[in-house]
Order: sequence, then C-alpha cells, then structure tokens
Amino acid sequence: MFKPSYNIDFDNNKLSGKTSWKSPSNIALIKYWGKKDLQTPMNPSLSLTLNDCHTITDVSYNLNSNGFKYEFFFENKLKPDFNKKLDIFFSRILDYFPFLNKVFLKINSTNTFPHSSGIASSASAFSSLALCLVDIEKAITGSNDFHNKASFISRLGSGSASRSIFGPAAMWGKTNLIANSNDYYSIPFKLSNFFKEYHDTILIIDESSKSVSSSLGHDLVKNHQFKSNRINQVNLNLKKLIKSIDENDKNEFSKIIENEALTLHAMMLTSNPSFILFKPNTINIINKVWDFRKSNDTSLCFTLDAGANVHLLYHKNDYKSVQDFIKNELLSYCFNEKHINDKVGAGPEKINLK
Ligand code: 2P0
Repeated sequence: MFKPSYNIDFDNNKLSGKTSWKSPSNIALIKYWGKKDLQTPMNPSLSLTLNDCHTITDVSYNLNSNGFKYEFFFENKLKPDFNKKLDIFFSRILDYFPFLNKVFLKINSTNTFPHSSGIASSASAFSSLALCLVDIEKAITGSNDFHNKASFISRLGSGSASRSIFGPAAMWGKTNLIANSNDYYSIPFKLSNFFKEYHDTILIIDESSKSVSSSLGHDLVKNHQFKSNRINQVNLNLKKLIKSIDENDKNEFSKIIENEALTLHAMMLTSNPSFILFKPNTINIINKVWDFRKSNDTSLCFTLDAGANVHLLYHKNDYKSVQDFIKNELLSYCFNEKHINDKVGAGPEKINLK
C-alpha cells in the first residue's frame, strides 16, 4: 500500500523546490488508546478537526548526491531536540518515498497555538509535514496518491495525526460500521450540519509537559486488565455516537463523548503502573459543566485529551451563554485564565508561496 514503483533516476532539475502546508489539530470524540502493531490502532476513533489550532510547515528540497538528509527548524530556530522522533519517522517512511534518497530537506514548522500550552501538537505537526512530502512527490513524479497517502504517512509519525488530514471530521481504524474504514489511514467522516457548527473552547489548566507520554500510555494498554471490555465499549460508543450525529441528538452526543473522555482517563488510572494526567481543576470544571447542564438546556459538554486541559464542545447557538459561563465560572480554574476559542474546521490547506 502506497509504495510507489517509479524509477528514481529523475531529471535532477526537478529535485529542487519548496512547498508549504497548514494543517490543524484535532480532538477525538471516540478515543484512540492502545495500539496493535506498528502504528495501527487497537480500536476505531473519530475526531473533529479544529480550525484555528494548526501548524504551518514549509519544506524546501534540493538534490543531495549523498543520500537523504534533513534539518528541522521550529519557528526558524534549528531544533535538534525533535530529531529523535523525526529520525524514527523518516526511517519508517523512506520506502514509501523513494525520492527522499536523493534530497536534502529543510523543514520549518510554526504553530499558531502556544507550544507550551499543554496542547498536543504532534497531530498538526506530522500531518502538515506529511502533506508537504506527498506534495513534493507529486511535483517530482506526478504521483496522484494524495490525501489517503498523506494520512497513511502522518500515522507513521503519530497515530492521531492521520485524522488531521480530513475536515470537518475523520475516522481512523477498521469498523464494520463504516465502509472503507481501515487501520492504515483515516477517512473523512460525514458530519451533519448541526455538528459542523460546534465550537471547542480549550481551557488551559496545566502548561507543563505530560508526566507520561501518550506513546507509553498506548503501550500500557497492551496488557491492560480491562482491554477487552474497552474494545467492546468503544465499538458500542462509536455506534451510538454515529446515531446521535445522524439524529442531531445533542444530549446523547454529550453523554457518549463524556463517557469516552472519562474512560480514557480511567484506563490510565487502572494501567499497571497507574498514572494520572488530570488535575484537581480538571475535575472542578467537569463538575461545573454538569451543574450548568442541570439548569440549562444546552449543547455544552466536555472532552479530555491525554492531559489536564478541558475541551468544551458546544453548538454555535449556545455561544453567548457558554462564553458567559466560561468567563464567570471557569476561567478562575485555568492557568492564568488561559483558554483558546476554536471550532470545527474544514481541514488542511496548501499555502501559496510567492
Ligand atoms: C486520540 N490521543 O484519539 C487519543 C486520545 C490522546 C488521547 O492519540 O504514539 O500522539 O504518536 O501514535 O497519536 C495521543 O496519542 O500517539 C492520542 P502516537 P498519539 O487523539
């Protein structure tokens, strides 16, 4: 799959150019937690693609007669700290991009969201880089495998990155519920107009980096005591979530995504060894959201990533009431009142270079 058969004796004049892609972060509604073999998921996941939290990656390429080489810059500063992760990524993808053996890549990435905000940037970072690479392959060879290959390549950098290729929603992982779903790349998920109008306000509770990486968390699911129950539950939740989306049922949607978020963290609490990524203010906010929902007919609900921050999801019709609620009752739980207002977005875009 996606291994091209082109001859690498290219016209060397073609081996020079530049491309740039902007790719968003995503927030999972149905959570990917646990892997099978190389970067394939234990269970299907489904996410909303964000609009404003994104990474812009520029890649310039030039002929290199000594084989593949790259340099990675973050916000225009050389960043060798990322090379360990990037070396693994490039070793996984060389067979899928034979042209890489002939080039030197200069990569520069910039995030629109603060990189110390505790927001995972691997999804937007790897998806924007993967899009640049398929775009370069297209320019050199005329190859036409584009979005599916970009998602496949993103996955080899970070599993959740495979979902960022498609907006407004994407699903990854084989399930009988959705035709063409597979473990190797994500596919677009048809979201009803109602849910396309959802906002995501990310409440920043903790800016420090996570005490346990997601990769380690995924590993701990392999021998988890609740693994088979989790697989059953996630498939049932996916089925119910798809129905709630088809029926524009906001209450059922809220119930399922909150159950997924809390189960994700329950899996962490019951791993061996156990670990905890939420903070007291994560719980305080969840209780406030539940109180708010008791006294309001609202779409407001929460989800959590692998960290302490809370994602508040709500329909645009509730924007004013939810923003007032955040300002009056939730910002005091945030680190320096930090929060990011985002919403469901359309997916990555190529940046036109002058
Ligand atoms: C998700 N998360 O579905 C889940 C929910 C975090 C919580 O995927 O090892 O960075 O790079 O494949 O994708 C975070 O894990 O892990 C994640 P790798 P990734 O979004």
